[in-house]
Amino acid sequence: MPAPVLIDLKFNPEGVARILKTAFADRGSINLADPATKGRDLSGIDYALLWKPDADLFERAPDLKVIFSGGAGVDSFMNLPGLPDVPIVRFVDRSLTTRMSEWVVMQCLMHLREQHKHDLHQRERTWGKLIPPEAAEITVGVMGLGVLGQDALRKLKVMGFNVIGWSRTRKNLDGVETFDSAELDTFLAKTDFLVGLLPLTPETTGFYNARLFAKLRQGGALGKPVFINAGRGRSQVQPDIVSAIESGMLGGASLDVFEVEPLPAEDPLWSLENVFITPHDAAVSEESALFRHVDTQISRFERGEALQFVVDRQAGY
Ligand code: NDP
Ligand code: OXD
Repeated sequence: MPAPVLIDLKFNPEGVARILKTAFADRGSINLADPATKGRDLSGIDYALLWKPDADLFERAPDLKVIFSGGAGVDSFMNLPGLPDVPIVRFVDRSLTTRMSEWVVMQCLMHLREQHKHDLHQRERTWGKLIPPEAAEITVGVMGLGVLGQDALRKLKVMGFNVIGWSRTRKNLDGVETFDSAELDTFLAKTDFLVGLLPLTPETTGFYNARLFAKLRQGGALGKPVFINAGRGRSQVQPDIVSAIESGMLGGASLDVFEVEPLPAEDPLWSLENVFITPHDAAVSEESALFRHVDTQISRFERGEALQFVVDRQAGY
C-alpha cells in the first residue's frame, strides 16, 4: 500500500473531512485537522496538500516528493522553514476560474451601475433613477494575465467593457492591448477600473499603494478610478486605499483579500462609501475537484509524466 497523502488544509474542515472519506481510495490520507493525528510520525510521506500549513510541517514531513497547494496561490507556505526543493503544484480548476470571473464581472458592473447609490436609495425608499455610462466607455485594466486574469478579461469583454492587460512578461491576446512590467505607467494612465489578480511575491508586496493609485486615469466616464482586488491582501497598502477614497483620488473599491484576514471589525474599510467587501470567497477551492486534481497529478508523476501547473520557484508563483 503506497503512503497516504498528507492533508493540512486550513479551510472548511467539515467539508474536507467529509469528502476525504471517499478520496484517495488507493492510498488513503492523513488529515492533520483530525486530533487523532497529533504527534504522528510523518516520515516516509511522499505527497502533501497544503493551505496555510503548520509552521513545523516540513520538519515533521521530511521526505516529501511533491507539494500540492490547496488553492491557486502558493504564498501560504513558500516562506515556511524547511520548504524542500521539490515540485510545487498549484490548483488550476475550471470551476475556480469561473467563480473568479463571476466575481470580477460582478464588481465591475456594480461600480459601472453605481450600485452603492441604489442601495442607499432603497434603504431611504427613494425612487432615484441613475443614468450610468455604458460598459464600452470604461477601460478595465487587469493586472496579472495568468489563468484567472485571462478568463476575467474575456468575460469582461463579452459584457462590453474595453479591456487592457498587464503582466510581468508580455502576452499576445486577440483583440486586447497588453503591457509588460516596463510599461506600467502607460497601462495605469489608460485604466478606469483596476483589477488585481496578481500572486503575492516579494515584487507584488505593497504594490497597490498611493503612488500607483495616483497614476490611474482621472476624468473617465465615471469621473474617478476604482480599485478591485482579489489577488492577495498583502499586495495592497490598506491605509493608502482608505486615504485615496477619502481624498477622492479613488471613486470606490471592491476587495476580497486583506492584509489581515479576517478583516478586523474596527477597520475603516468596512464603512467607506462605495467600497464592497467580500470575505476572501471570490473563488473558493471546491474540495472534490481539488482532491481529484491531486490524484490526477500523483498518477502522472508516478507514471513518469510531467506534472502540470508547477510553480516557478525563482519567480515565486
Ligand atoms: P497565474 O500564475 O496563472 O498568473 C499570475 C499572473 O501574474 C501572470 O500573468 C504573471 O505574469 C503575473 N505576475 C506575477 N508577478 C508579477 C509581477 N511582479 N509583475 C507583473 N505581473 C506579474 O495565477 P492565477 O491567475 O491562477 O492566480 C492569480 C492569483 O489569484 C493567485 O496567485 C492568488 O493569489 C489569487 N487567487 C485569489 C482567489 C480568491 O478567492 N481571492 C482565488 C484564487 C486565486 P507572467 O504571465 O508574465 O508570468
Ligand atoms: C487561492 C485562494 O489562492 O483561494 O486559490 O485564495
